[in-house]
Amino acid sequence: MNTFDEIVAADRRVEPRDDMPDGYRRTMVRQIAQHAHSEIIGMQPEGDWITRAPSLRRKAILLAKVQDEAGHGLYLYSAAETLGVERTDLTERLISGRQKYSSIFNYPALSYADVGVIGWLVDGAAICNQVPLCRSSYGPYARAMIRICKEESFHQRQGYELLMTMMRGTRAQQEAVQNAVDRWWWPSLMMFGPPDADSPNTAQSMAWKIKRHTNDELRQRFVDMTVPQADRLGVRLPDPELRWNAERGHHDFGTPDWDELRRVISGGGHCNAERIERRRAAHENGAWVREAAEAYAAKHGRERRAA
Ligand code: BYC
Repeated sequence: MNTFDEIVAADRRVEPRDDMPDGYRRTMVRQIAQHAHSEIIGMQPEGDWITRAPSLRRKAILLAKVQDEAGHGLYLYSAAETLGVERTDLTERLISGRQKYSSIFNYPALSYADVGVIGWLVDGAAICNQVPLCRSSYGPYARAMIRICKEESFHQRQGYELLMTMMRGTRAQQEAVQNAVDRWWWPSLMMFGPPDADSPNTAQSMAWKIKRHTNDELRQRFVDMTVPQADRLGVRLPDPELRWNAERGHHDFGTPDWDELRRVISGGGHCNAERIERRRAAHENGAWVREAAEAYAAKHGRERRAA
């Protein structure tokens, strides 16, 4: 029998039945729930484009991607439930504004180019953030992340391929791509969270090996990964301070508008109210499905007991 500290020190996984500090449990519930909510709310900006996809092929790809996101939400709610919380309760906390979801999904997807840019930048940022989480100390979360990351790689590739196609297209298509990049670049950098100096949770989450890198380290990794992809694509990243720094071996880049991140996280983004309202409506409209599933489970439980 190992104590929590021994498990973490030995870089093994903490499992649901292991003793863990209350703060660790609370942090895991918070992060996993926020992550699950992000996947579910994240279906909305792209979901709006399913009926307006420009071809059957694009529609099939987008449908598959959005369905994957629903699946990610479900694995993550299941991982959270291993910590003693209920999915219904977490959904209530989301709808009532007591739990957060990623700031990025409070921006609107204005054209089909946005679908490509979400895949390239938003899923690209998600991969950078989530690959290290496959080694997160909480077993059920780390294991869920392995499959999620594989699917995110497909999401990123489909976005990049869509943008490549548009960049080989008409002038109007190229401009739509550039316009979408201009709108999504800074919000994508904000996905990694506040700067380390203003991140209240990073130090403890690093000590518990929930997080393996700080917010700023991952943001830098994302910028370094994305700049050559932008060059290849032929788009301009909207940051006049972005340049290679040979001494550091990294790109220097400008400062995101942290006031905007704070505003969006606390409900003041373009789409916060609309996203939550739709989630609430979907939850209420789905009540009959939950009731039917419960009635079915109760009936089969009775039959099994009788047998
Ligand atoms: N947006 O101390 P910090 C996807 C919160 S979905 C909103 O640095 P932490 C996809 C933070 O939670 C992928 N809130 O916190 C889906 C904390 O909240 P509390 C989503 C943010 O946890 C569909 C407070 O600010 N990915 O890929 O150490 C379509 C202070 O921050 C944000 C995940 O959820 C933000 N951007 O680090 C396409 C990844 N940033 O304590 C794609 C898992 C910070 O006030 N999560 N906050 O409640 C994480 O890795 C970490 O939780 C974070 C933040 C890096 C996000």
